[in-house]
Amino acid sequence: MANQKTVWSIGARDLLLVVDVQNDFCPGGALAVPEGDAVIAPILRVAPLFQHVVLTQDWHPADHSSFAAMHAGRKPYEVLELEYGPQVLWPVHCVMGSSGAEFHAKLTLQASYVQRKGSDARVDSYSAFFENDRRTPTGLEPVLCARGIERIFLAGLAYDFCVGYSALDARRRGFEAIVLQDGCRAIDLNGSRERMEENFAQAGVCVAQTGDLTAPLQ
Ligand code: VGL
Ligand code: ZN
Repeated sequence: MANQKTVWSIGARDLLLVVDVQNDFCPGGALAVPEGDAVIAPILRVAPLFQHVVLTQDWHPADHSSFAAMHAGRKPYEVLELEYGPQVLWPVHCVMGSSGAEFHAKLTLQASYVQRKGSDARVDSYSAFFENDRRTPTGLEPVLCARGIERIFLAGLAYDFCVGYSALDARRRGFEAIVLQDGCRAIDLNGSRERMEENFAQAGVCVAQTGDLTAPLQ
């Protein structure tokens, strides 16, 4: 039907997964995503609809292998072949315990769980579910299964990296996955946004806006 808009009614089996809304990904941070802090208002608007809210926190040791500074002669945003495949090299960011790794002060959310990731110096972890070797679990999945989660709504940073890979892995593990586009901002590195959207289409990841979510209809 023309102009019919999909509305998502949020219930007990739905999770809001808020990805990496940390100082280093916001303006002024070490790996600032353009308008990164603009995701906070839409996230705070929809969060009260959810009984389950999980935050992820990028949490790297100072000598993490994804940092360009760890590789002689390499610069940030170059791609390097590591043991588990190609890895983008990043500026030093989200070092565990640093202020850059803290959640943005305006992200005043009550989370039921915080999933840290990227703490093994040898392997990066974009996804909330698996490290970049695509095999090593972070530990998030059993937490969600214990709570009976079936659908995962995602928001945060960055759309084309940690949000995107988390949504793809959510599908791979049998969850429904819906990315809330106005609650995300992208890094946009060499077509990464378009490539991620092609991956979403192939994997059956839905995209929606925070305004499409409602409380359960009575
Ligand atoms: C991220 C690059 C490196 C992200 C994390 O949160 O999207 N991107 N580490
Ligand atoms: Zn990182």
